[in-house]
Amino acid sequence: MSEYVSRLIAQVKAKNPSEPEFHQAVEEVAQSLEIVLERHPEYRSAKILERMVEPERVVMFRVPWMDDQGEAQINRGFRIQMNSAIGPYKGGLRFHPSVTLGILKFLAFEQVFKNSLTSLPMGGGKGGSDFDPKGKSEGEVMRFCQSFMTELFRHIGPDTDVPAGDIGVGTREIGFLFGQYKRLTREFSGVLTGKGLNWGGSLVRPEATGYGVVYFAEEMLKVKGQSFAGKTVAVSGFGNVAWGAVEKVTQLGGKVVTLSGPDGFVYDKDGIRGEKVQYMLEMRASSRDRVQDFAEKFKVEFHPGKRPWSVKADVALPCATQNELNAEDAKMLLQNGCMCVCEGANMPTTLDGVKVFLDAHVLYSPGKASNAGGVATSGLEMSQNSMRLPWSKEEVDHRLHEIMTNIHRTCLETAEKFGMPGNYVNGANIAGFLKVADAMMDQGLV
Ligand code: NDP
Ligand code: 2IT
Repeated sequence: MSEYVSRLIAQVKAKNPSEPEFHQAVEEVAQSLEIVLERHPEYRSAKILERMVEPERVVMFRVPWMDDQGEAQINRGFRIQMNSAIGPYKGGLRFHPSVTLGILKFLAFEQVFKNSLTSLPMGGGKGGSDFDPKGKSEGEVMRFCQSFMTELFRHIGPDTDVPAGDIGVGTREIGFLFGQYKRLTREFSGVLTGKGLNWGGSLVRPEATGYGVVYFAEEMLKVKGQSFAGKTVAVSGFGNVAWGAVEKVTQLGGKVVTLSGPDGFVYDKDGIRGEKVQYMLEMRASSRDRVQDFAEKFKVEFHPGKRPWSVKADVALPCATQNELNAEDAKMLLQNGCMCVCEGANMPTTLDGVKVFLDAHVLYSPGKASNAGGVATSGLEMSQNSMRLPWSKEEVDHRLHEIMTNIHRTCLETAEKFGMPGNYVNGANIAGFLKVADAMMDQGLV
C-alpha cells in the first residue's frame, strides 16, 4: 500500500474511532484508488479523498414517540449528507436496532460512488434510526415515522436531499414519512422516493434493486459465454432486494435454492418460485423476521443459525446485510463450484472474503455496482416527479436494464484501462470516484 493511502486510512481510523464498518468501506475504496492518485497528483494536492471521507453534514436528533401502552420511547435519528458534488444528496433510510453513526457513514460513503456509477445526477447520503420495527404495531410505526420526519423535514427537499427506503423502510414507512412532510411543508413534492403508485411513485421501484442485481449478474455471466438458464442460485436475505432478485432469476430460467433470515437459512431443492415468491412479501410484512416460517409452510429444509454459503450453487447473490459473508464462506462457495458472486446488499462481504474472490479470479462484483438499480430507479422516479408525468412499466424497466448494462461495461472498461482486467471492485471504485472528483475540482475548495 502506498504511504499516502496508508496515512489516509490511519487518519480516518484515528478520527473516527468505533466505526469499523466505515473504516472497512474507506479502506476498500482507498486501496483501489492508489493507481489513480498516482497518475493524477492534482487530486492529491486538492485533497479530494481527504474531503470525501468527511461528510458535508451530519444531522443527529432525538425521536420521541408513544408506544401502544402509553409509554414514552426515545430513539436516535440520523441523516448523513455525504457528498453533493454531482447532485442533491440521495440515499435510503434504515430502521434497525444495529444502526449507529458509523454504519450510516459507511452506507453514505458507498452511496456516493454508487450514485455516480448510475450516471444520474445524484449525490450521496444515508440516514435512519436505531428503531426496531420487529413486532411493532402499525400505529407505533406511524407515530415513530411522524416524529422522525418532524425533525428531518427541515434538512431535506426535492433539490436538497431525497431519502428513500433501506432495511426496515418500505412503501408503508415512506407513506407515513411523506404524509408528515407534506403536512409540515404544505408541499407535494418528490422529496422521497419509493412512494406508492397513486402518489408519485414509480412503477418497478419495488422490484428495481433485485432486478438490477440480476441484470448485472447476467452481464457478468455473458462475459464467460453463460446465462442464468439452468443455473442454481444461492440467495441470502428475504426482504425487498432478495424478493426482486428471486423473481428475476426465476424468469431467466435459474433456480433459487436458498433464502435466509436472522434465524437461519432455508434450502428448497425444487426452487423458490410462484406462490413461494409471493410469500416472501408476507414474511417481510409480518415483521416477524423469521425464515423458519417459510420452511414450515412449504415443508423445506431449515438450517437454524446458519448462513446459506455452504450449499452447492453456481451463482451467489448476498442480499441481506453487511459482513454476512467472510473468507471461510467465500472458500466454501468456491469449493462447491460457485463461479459468480454478485452483491445485492451493501458491503455483504468482509475484506478478507473479497480477497478470496479476487485471488481466485471468479466473477465478483461489489454492491455499489451491482445493487445500484434501486437508487437508479429512484433517480427515474425523481425525473418523473419533476416532469409530473409517469412512465410505463416497460419504459422504466428498459431504462433500468440499460443503466445496469452501462454500469457493468463501465466497471470492466475502467478496470481494463487501469491495468486490472476483470476486477469489478477497482473498476467500480475508480469510475465512481472520477466523476465525483472532477466535479469537486470544478467547484473549488468546498
Ligand atoms: P429489508 O428490510 O427488506 O430486508 C432485510 C431483511 O434481512 C431484514 O428483515 C433483516 O432482518 C434481514 N437480515 C438482517 N441481517 C440478516 C442476516 N445476517 N442474515 C439474513 N437476513 C438478515 O431490506 P432490503 O432488502 O431493502 O435490504 C437488504 C440489503 O440490500 C441491505 O444491505 C441494504 O442496504 C441493501 N440495499 C437495499 C436497497 C433498496 O432499495 N431497498 C438498494 C440497494 C441496497 P433483521 O431486521 O432481523 O436483521
Ligand atoms: O442502498 C441503496 O442504494 C438504497 N437503499 C436505495 C437508495 C435510494 O435512494 O433509492
